[in-house]
Amino acid sequence: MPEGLILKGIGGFYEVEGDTGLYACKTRGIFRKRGITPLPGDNVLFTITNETLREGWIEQIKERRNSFVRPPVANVKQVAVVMSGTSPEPDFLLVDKLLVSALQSDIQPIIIMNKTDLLDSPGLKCMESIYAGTGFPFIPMSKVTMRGYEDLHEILRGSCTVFAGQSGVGKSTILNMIMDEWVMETNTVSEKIQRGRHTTRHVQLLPLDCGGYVVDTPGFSSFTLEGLKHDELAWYYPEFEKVQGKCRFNGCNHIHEPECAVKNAVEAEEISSKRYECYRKLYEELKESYEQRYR
Ligand SMILES: Nc1nc2c(ncn2[C@@H]2O[C@H](COP(=O)(O)OP(=O)(O)OP(=O)(O)O)[C@@H](O)[C@H]2O)c(=O)[nH]1
Ligand SMILES: [Mg+2]
Ligand SMILES: [Zn+2]
Repeated sequence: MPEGLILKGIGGFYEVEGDTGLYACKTRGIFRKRGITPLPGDNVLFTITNETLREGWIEQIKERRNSFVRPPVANVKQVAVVMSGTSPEPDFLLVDKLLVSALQSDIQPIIIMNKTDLLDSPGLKCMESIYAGTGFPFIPMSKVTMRGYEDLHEILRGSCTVFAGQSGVGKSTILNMIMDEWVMETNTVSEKIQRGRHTTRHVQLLPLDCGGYVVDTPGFSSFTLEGLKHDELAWYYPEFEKVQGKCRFNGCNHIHEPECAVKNAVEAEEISSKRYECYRKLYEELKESYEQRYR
């Protein structure tokens, strides 16, 4: 049976990319009965019912490595968290939520600092220093100077990468620049109309000339972390690992506890105070929702 990859689903059909091209496939009723919804990014086995019309049936969905909720995509390998130093002002908390949620699903985060043409070099250094301790790739980019595009191309090769981030940071712009033939709406819709609506209608895997796929996500302003308890949050701050086991209390949450190695490291500027500030805010948010859970 041929194997394929679901690129997108529209109106009951799934576009499946097999070795010999694209097929429009339906799904067997059995999936619905079992409550399984195929997702873009799913690896499937399918049968071809009509080679001329390029139609078929999805017979089986292979095991998922992970699945993403917003946007709904399976088997994501990387998340490119796009931010801009200015215009819009960075939403550091949202960035941290995206980073934490990627790590929760075992997805490699990449940070794209876009619109560097609007940022002076101390400004960029400052941004870079915030995330230096995470070890995540950090790519300064600009559509004006074309900075960073080669680095990005390299990092996207062979992976499925979801682009996420605040509205207006330039996700669709970047994707349009790197796509070989693809033209997304950003270039055709006037800025005014664009602002009030999503520029990405269907969730779809866009194939890259270098191998690999990218998925655009409409920007969002609010985002809630799911399935995480406040006292687990510290696991998802890689820079805290350096001082692991050095707090006075076992199970220190690095909030109010005395002789906290994380707080000391923040004071000594070994851990970014911006990141720590976001950690505290997120911790409080998660704690609150934990305490509210039975109300
Ligand atoms: N100066 C500058 N402007 C940019 C750059 N990249 C994108 N922009 C502009 O930023 C605006 C928003 O870009 P989009 O690509 O639509 O942003 P988006 O992240 O896709 O936004 P949503 O789809 O709403 O989430 C557009 O006016 C772009 O022209 C850049 O590198 N420098
Ligand atoms: Mg967009
Ligand atoms: Zn501590």
